[in-house]
Amino acid sequence: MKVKALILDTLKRRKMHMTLLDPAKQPIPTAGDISERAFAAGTDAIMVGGSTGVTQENLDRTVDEIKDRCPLPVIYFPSGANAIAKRCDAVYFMSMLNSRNVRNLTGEQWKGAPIIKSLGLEPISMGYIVIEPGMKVGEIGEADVVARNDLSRAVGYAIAAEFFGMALVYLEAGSGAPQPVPEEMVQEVSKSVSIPVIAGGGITSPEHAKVLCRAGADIVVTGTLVEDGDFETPLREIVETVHGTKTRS
Ligand code: 1GP
Repeated sequence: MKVKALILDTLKRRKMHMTLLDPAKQPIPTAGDISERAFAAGTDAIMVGGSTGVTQENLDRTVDEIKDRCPLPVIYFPSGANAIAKRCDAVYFMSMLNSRNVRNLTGEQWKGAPIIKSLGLEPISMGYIVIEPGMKVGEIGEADVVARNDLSRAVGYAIAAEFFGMALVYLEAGSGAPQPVPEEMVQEVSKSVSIPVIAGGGITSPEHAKVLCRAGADIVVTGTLVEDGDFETPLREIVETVHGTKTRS
């Protein structure tokens, strides 16, 4: 089964958790070790990507290591067309909808699309919206960040993503954000679109996951959490919370 079909099929039954690994942040064997332990903790997929320091070499080696050690789908979460993960199962074909720079809207995409096509990788289209504070990805992506209280702008971008035919919409507070995207924003966005809503950035506790899932997030992403050597217990608790929350009807 293709990865998008697997995601949509799983979401009919339960919500999902994905673990983000940044190839620039740990030695290659450690990435494999983290993916193995994240799988054991119940995560549904491994996303690979980062805002800075991702090279074709560290990306390929990281994905190879994860694929060798973990049976989960590996989805490339790109920051540009400079590196494309050849051995991943799918790639988020994404546009940062609130970037001020056309490079992040369609520029990297026109460069990356033919490469993805020639490699035969599965693209999963996604509208990416950076919410305040946005952290590194907001800075690098030259995002005109959506203020935490600007629900109508977040909703507008999300509906635009749906109208563009994108399969998913991602509300991103930025990796390491002091707090996740606001509950009210997730609630308004999920009420306004029928495509799955991903929430990421600053999610570090089961309580965060519970609030966001109850507000309507379909997929919860955590990254920084697994950079701490001892992440199994909090990760398992987050995953159980996500899997245990009722799906959107
Ligand atoms: C970043 O949303 C992800 O793209 C994960 O964020 O590192 O804060 O978990 P954290």
